[in-house]
Amino acid sequence: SSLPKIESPLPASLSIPDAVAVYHTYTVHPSQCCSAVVQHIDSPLPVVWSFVRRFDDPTTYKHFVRSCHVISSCPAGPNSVGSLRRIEVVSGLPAANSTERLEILDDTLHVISFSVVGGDHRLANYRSVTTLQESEDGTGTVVVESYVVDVPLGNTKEETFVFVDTIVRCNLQSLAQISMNLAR
Ligand code: A9S
Repeated sequence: SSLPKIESPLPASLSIPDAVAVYHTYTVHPSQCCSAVVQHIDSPLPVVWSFVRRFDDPTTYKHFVRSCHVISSCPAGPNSVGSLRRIEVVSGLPAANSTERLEILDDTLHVISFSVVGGDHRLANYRSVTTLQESEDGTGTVVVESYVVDVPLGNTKEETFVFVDTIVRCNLQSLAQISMNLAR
């Protein structure tokens, strides 16, 4: 059918409070795809959050981002909702730059979300939500990053999942790496 669907891409095995799960719920059009990546990090939540919340500096753990400049900052500062950043991408990807808007930054629930609003790349209407929770045993952090994006013209849904999941998984693995280095 051509109607949008409401999707929650979280794995069934993941136990996550409803208050957080609602953020990972999307209206997904037939020409879009939606997925989620989960990463366990052996480091306290405040350490992981200190990197994730930095909308103004994603280069600490996103190694596909060569540089980042906040191009429009809200009166409340660069890490407040509505701010825009422009990232330049490393070579080797089918992309040159991206313009992104901070949509959610909740320092209590540990939720951050941005949307792609422009740029020279193939991921139109990309939007992601990243949430952090303390792991059940209380020693680490569970990071969940979900996204929705238009399937690029000439690509299949499968190809889009593989491309985006790979980037997100790389980002979360390097987030785990720097968080553990700092906690040690
Ligand atoms: O930055 C993120 O959190 C996640 C993704 C999937 C970013 C993708 C990207 O910035 C590139 C890495 C440049 C790849 C965009 C918007 C388009 C790409 O093609």
